[in-house]
Amino acid sequence: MSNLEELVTRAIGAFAACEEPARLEEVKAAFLGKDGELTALLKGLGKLPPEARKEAGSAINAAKSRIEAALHERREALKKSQLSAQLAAEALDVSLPGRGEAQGALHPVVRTLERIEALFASLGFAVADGPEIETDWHNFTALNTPADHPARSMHDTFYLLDEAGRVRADILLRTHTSPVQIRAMQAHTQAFAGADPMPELRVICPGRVYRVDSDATHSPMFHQVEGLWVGERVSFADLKGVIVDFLRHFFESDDLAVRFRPSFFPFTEPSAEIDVAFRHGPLAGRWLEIAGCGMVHPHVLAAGGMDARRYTGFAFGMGLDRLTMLRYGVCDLRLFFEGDLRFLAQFR
Ligand code: 2U9
Repeated sequence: MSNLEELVTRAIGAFAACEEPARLEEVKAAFLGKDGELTALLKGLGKLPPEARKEAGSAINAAKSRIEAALHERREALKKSQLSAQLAAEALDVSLPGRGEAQGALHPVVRTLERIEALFASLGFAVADGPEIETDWHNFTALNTPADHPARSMHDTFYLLDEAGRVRADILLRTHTSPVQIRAMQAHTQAFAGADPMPELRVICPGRVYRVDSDATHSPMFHQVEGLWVGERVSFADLKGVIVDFLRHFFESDDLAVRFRPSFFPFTEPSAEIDVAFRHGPLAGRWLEIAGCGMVHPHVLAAGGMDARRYTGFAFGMGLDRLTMLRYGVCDLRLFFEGDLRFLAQFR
């Protein structure tokens, strides 16, 4: 075998022995690199007599082409086997069943809220909201609640602490959404300062409220919706009309009995509790207390910037969670706040 033939055979064998691409490149350098064997032969051409140079040159170049072809072939083979090794290592079982898309749904309390908002929207009520951390003035003082009222005590209301850990008497977690109506009245009277008469104000205020209380029917955080309608000559008759109409639509029942039972709230005068009695179903025939209401106290109208000699209004408040419990027959309020999907998935 000629020297060249032997060199080509050796190169092909050396390439075939390489199992790693990096190693193959090293071996390549030994033949085709700057100091490689084949390169040395090419460099030696200059020393040959001119008549031998041409033949030797073309033989060396032919050998070079064969070595380069072998190198290319080995590179491709290594690439291929590397890819199949990777595919085998990362094998996917395409026959496995998929995980599926879990379907979300609105929380039952949100469904109740959206229903209530839609019913009051049809009567011209806008929706207003406000901060959950409130001032003592907006939560109590503006609502005609005296300094010694039990609701103001730390047993009933969550107060905030200052940086030194002392209780601040002036900021708290709102105990009802009534401060939102105070803010709505203030914004309304400011916006229509020159108007005569001022346009009517009709708002409902849904949201989270906080009280120091916790058992099967009380949660330290719960949801309320309050409503307010202020204008000239707004009367208790309007209040009754709106409430009865709302309740019959909400409970989808025309023969629902509604009763207004005299009561007391600092922010309304006169005040009433609202009871309903269903004629059918598991709760039929029992009076259930579901909301409170009354004519807005003149002090409260004044705190909202309204002329209490000219304008009158009614307000009402109800517990959203309690209404949701009644509508869906849920017996423990805490179920709404535990996030247990076995419970929540039933409302999809
Ligand atoms: C303003 C003026 C008056 C809101 C009212 C009630 C009666 C009431 C309770 C129902 C169940 C709270 O969630 S509950 O425990 N609410 O009985 N709320 S009148 O009166 C207002 C509010 C704002 C400016």
